[in-house]
Amino acid sequence: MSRQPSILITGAGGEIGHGLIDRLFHMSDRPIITLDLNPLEKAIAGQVRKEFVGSILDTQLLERINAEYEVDQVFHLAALLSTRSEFSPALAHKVNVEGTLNLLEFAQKEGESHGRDVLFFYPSSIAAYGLPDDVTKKQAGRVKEDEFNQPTTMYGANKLYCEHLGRYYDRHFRQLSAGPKLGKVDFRCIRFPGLISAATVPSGGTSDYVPEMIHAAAQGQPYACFVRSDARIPFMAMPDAVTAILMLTAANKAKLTRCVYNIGAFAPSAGEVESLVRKAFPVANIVYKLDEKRAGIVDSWPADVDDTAARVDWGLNPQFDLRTAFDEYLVPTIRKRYS
Ligand code: AKB
Repeated sequence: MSRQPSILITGAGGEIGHGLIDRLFHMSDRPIITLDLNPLEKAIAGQVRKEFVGSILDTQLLERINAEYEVDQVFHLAALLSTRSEFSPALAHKVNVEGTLNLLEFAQKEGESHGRDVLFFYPSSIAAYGLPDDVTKKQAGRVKEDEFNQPTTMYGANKLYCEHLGRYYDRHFRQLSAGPKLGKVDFRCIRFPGLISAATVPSGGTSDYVPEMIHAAAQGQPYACFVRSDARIPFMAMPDAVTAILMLTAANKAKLTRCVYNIGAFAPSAGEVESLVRKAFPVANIVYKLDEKRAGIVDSWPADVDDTAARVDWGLNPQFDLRTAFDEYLVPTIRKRYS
């Protein structure tokens, strides 16, 4: 137990969680509590005060965490990603929406208990967008947050709805009650592009073709890319994604003009990534084996996003562009990982 202000990270064992735990461990004075379906890898388990292995759907477990800890920062990363969600849409709704509602209720109750607002970070996605066809996608170019909000996947629909849920808890919670504002949730959200980590390989996503291609080449394994070579969506190197989370959650609330922000760094085609992979790993065995349906999901996502609001409101400034992401982060780090 601890009455010390603490951080709760759900889905802590996932791709974003790996990078976030390490950064928070070294920069925050708050102990980290984690909740994940699976035990954490040893490399990060030593950086957390308490590791709960369980589900975000287990409300009794959340009540136990509520009773034992004084959480005032929640990073709710647990989710079923887009491809996996298409095979189990009802389960995806349960985990992605009911699970998120559970965590928003947890944060509200924590805030009522210790009296302070609870910072709640929520990772949304470019999957919240739905571009109807290639011509519209090309004409739309860098999409703003309030454009084309018609997702074609269960995951995208879940993410878009949970953005609205978070805004409700932040701005309108129990608005008909008498007396002062009752809401205790300080909801902040980033719509992530595809993320590329040197430390982990994603699973269950549809933007996975880029990290999968790189990690396969580094291991000398063949890779069959399931999208066309001209498929294009925005991506970001994982260190920049974690930095963006830390910048948004540290920002002065008064400076934030919205709850949900686009962020972007580079928007390569699959073919442009392939060229950089072949340059780094000349013996790479990469072929294209189109999966029309998965490629259709990628085609519905924007070619790029307009992240002006993030740059103006809280200083988003990614360090890696496509070339430096490969030369300075991905290739040297991944080579070391598999050497
Ligand atoms: C996915 O592919 O589902 C995720 C995402 C883009 O949100 N990586």
